[in-house]
Amino acid sequence: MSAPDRIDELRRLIADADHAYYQLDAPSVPDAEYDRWMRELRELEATHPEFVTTDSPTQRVAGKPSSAFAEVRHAVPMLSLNNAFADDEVADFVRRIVEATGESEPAFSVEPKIDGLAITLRYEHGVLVQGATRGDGTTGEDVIANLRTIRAIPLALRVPAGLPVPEVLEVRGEVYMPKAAFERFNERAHAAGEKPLANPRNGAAGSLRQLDSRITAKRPLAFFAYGIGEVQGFGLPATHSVLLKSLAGFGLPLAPEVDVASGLDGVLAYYRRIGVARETLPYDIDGVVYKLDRRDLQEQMGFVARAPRWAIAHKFPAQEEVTSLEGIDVQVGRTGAITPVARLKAVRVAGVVVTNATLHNADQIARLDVRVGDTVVVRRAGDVIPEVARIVPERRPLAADGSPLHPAFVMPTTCPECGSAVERAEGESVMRCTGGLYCPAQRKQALIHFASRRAMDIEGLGERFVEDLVDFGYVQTVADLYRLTLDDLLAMKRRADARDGVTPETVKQGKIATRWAENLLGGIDQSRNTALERLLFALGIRDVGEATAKQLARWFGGLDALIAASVDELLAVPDVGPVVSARIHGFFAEAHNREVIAALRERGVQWLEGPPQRTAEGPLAGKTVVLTGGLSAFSRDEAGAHLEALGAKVAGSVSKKTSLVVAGEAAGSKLDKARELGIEVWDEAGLLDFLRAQGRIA
Ligand code: 9MJ
Repeated sequence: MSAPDRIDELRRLIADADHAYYQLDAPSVPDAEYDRWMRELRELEATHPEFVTTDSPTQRVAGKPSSAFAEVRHAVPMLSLNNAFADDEVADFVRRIVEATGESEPAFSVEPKIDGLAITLRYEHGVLVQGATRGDGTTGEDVIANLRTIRAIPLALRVPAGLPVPEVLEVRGEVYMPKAAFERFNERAHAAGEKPLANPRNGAAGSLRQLDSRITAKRPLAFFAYGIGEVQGFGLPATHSVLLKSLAGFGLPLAPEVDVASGLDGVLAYYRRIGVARETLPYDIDGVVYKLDRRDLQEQMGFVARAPRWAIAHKFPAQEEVTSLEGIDVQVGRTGAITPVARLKAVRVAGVVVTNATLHNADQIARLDVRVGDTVVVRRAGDVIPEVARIVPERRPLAADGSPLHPAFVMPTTCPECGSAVERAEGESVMRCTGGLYCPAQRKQALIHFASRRAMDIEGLGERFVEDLVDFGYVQTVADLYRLTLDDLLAMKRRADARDGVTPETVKQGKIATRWAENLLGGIDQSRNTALERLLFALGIRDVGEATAKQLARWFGGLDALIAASVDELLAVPDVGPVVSARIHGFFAEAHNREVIAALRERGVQWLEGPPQRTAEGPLAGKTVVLTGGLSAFSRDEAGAHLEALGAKVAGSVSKKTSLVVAGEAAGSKLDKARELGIEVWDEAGLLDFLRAQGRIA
């Protein structure tokens, strides 16, 4: 093959691979193969520089940094959108359209509102020749060198066979940084001691503003198209939704959530659907956009100022809010982990009042450079614990000499609950109290965990009773729960009442109020009969969650076999790696823990044991499945039981070993991770189809 032919072929192969990867979300070749094509193309172009063209993939990263961006006047102004925050503002918008057009149920193109940076791409005769930011809508900055580095942006249109190449096609859309890429970028920045990005949007904006496109090339940016500017030599479709499909036909990426809805009910249903999915999307969105679908009607509606009257952005409540940090406390958890917690001036974030937010650990405090008195950005996403995302450095209170008014926070060197030394294990960012069960905070958390619904399920044993039981010395270990008497509980209550200065109910009512104590003893008694897996989970062995406890119970059948197991024998259990096997072995090696188990047995706690089950059969044998998010047809436990019955191992967290992830509504980081690792993902409908096909459900 001649050099120019091979050059053409390589360019086509690379463009096809980029298209499969970025537009179809279905990688078609291994990275190594792709890299070999790029290398060969670079070599051929180096020996035949006369064949180098601007749309060659080797030209995505140009050589030299520029000193400034040139101005670009947009041939067609880049619009902004009016915002709606409440349903009735959307209702007004739809009503105006109904009245102006006479359409009773107008159709809308409905789109996620990507939180990135608006740009325009100009293709002349199918080749990308210019790219600019929105700027003020009339004039933007020429950032073509940076845009070329984004592999989701085709350097040349893929014109479908039989269609003429448009003379001019300006495509408008959003450059964004995927959430996973943002996380990875920040992890690396942190490891390298560099400044992290505040959020994916700033990541996208900052990256496009680099004067050296070699830096931009290292930033993982992506692109979605959502509109057009100047067009020549291309017959535009009658509706915006079909127009978007033609853009996709030219190889431009569209957000997969783009859809068509009709009337007010239709767009509001879309808003709710995307609101639920928001957390699981691999990119940040800050709302949805409704655009009147028929372009002739758009023209009829026209514009006010710079915004069209035929489109509106319906915003989601902000996930970030600004407030002030009033103090930093430290909390001691069940495993002794010492967590700094920010006490905040109350602020509403995404519909919930937040007064505490986690600061995670000492590293995070250092990274954020956060001090008492700072103005902070609090972030609350979905059902995750609110966290302090960053500070607003300009608003730090200063002393007269310009130095910070408040000192930097230092983590305590002794446990605030028990005074034991605080340790930081090699390679871990978490600090832990070394007091173990001597530490009342750890003891309390261990009891709360032991009694919790998914562990021993002791009804009536709430956090407050646990506090008092430990503080007054009635309970040291979990086994002590099983020798509590009615007299103990009543005596404890009297002491607690005296401490709190409340009139004892016994005096108030002239009789002994024993109902609560009887209920608690009943709850404790009921928990005496349990399952081995529940007991194992309840013991609170570090890193032994429900899924691992279940595996251990199945594998060993009985507790004595598990206690006798060596580290190597433990390693054979599915889902158990070196760290967990060492933890389990270490737990049972400790005399104190074996004594607690003996005391539990002695005090009548029994658990079901059975023969060890070490093989799985069925269509899912050998597969590890993770369930995440909410299911509507049944609970996650039920779904897990069905999958296990078909031979699957159900695990709690996603790793390289995971074969399949079932993602329900509002699935979060596990789904992100599955996508990152390229693991097969089913939605609930997919699961139901499978279970139906297996005859497990009707
Ligand atoms: C975003 N940001 O995703 C528009 N946008 O349309 C979508 N922005 C837009 N449309 C006209 N999906 C102006 C801006």
